[in-house]
Amino acid sequence: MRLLQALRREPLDRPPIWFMRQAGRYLPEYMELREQHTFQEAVHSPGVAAEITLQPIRRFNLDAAIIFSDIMTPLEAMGLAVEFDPGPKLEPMTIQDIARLPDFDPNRVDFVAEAIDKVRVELPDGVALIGFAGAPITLLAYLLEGGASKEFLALRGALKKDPALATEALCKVGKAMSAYLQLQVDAGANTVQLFDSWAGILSVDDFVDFALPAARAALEYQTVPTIYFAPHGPQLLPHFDGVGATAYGVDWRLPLGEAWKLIGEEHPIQGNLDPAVLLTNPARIRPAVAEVLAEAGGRPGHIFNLGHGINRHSPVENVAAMVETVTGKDR
Ligand code: 1CP
Repeated sequence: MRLLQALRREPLDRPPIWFMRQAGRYLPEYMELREQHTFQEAVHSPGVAAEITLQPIRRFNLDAAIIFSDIMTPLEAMGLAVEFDPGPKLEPMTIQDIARLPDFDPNRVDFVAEAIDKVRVELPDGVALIGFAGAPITLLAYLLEGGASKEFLALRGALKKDPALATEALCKVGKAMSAYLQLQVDAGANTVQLFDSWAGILSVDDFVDFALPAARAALEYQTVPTIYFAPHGPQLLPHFDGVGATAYGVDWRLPLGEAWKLIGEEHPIQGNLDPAVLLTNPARIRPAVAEVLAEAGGRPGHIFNLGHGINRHSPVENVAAMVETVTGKDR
C-alpha cells in the first residue's frame, strides 16, 4: 500500500494522497444519504458509515479511506451523550467530572469495528484504511466547553488552575483513546491518525507539559504506523518529535519544506495544501498542488493532504483536479 510505503519512507514515483474530511458534505452523494439519516444515525449504522467511507474512494483515485465517524464518538464508550448541530454539543463538564469518567468500554462502540469490517471487504487492493481518534487535549477542550469555541479559555484556565488534576483528566482520556485506536487496528485499520485540532492554541510550555505527553500515551502502544496532526500552531513543530508518532501532519501556514525541517526530515510528513485553494478553479489548483509537491521535492516520506479538512463548498471537479495533479490518472 502506497500510504504505508510512504510511512516507511520508501522511495515512490509519486506521493500517496488522501484528504481530511474526504467523506463529507462537499459530496452530493453524502448529502443524499444525510437526507435519510442524521449524522449520528449514519455514524451508528455500520452499513451507512461504511458506504460514506467508500464514497470518495469510488469517485477519486485516492490511496486511503478514513473511517466515517467523529472524534467525539468514542466518548460514548465513557458514558457520555454527544449531539451534533453540525459541530458537537454536550453538557459542559468540570475537570473533576472528566477525571472521574468511567473507563472506556469497547462494547459501547462496537459499531465502529463493524463499519471497519464492512469497509475492508470492499476496499480496492492498495487502498489503506485509516482509523482515528481525537487527541486528549483537544477532547478535553470540547468537554470543558460543551462544544466548539474560539479561544478555549476553559481549557487554558483548567491547565493553569490545577495542573495535577488536568493531568489526571488527560490520562483518563489518553488511556481511553489508546484503547479506541487499538479497537480500530484490531478491526483492520492499517494506520491511525490522532487529530489534535486545538493544540495550536496552547503556549509551547503548555503543549510540552500537557498535550504532548497525553498524545504520546494515546499512541505509544499502537502496533501500526501512527500520524499526529496538529494545525494552527507552527510554534509547536520543533516539539512534535516528542509525541513519538511515525509521521506528522501540518497545516498550510508554513511551506511544506520549512515545516519538514522544523519537525525533522527523518520523519514522514503529511500535508499541506490550503483547503481554500479548492474554492478556486482547476487552473489555479494545478500550480498550487505542484508547489506543495515541489516543496517535498520527491523526497521519500511525503503524504499529500490538505492542511486541514476540506471546506463543504469545494466543487467536486476542483477536488478531482487536485487528485489528478498528484496521481496522473492511474492508481
Ligand atoms: O452535518 C454533518 O454532516 C456533520 C459534519 C461532520 C462530519 C462530516 C462532523 C461534525 N464530523 C464529520 C466527520 C468527521 N469528523 C470525520 C470523518 C472522516 C473524514 O475525514 O472523512 C473526521 C476525521 C472528523 C474529525 C473531527 N471532528 C475533528 C478533527 C479534524 C479537524 O477538523 O480538526 C474535529 C475537530 C471534529 C469535531 C466536529 N465534528 C463535526 C464538526 C462540524 C466538527 C467541528 C466543530 C468545531 O468547529 O469545533
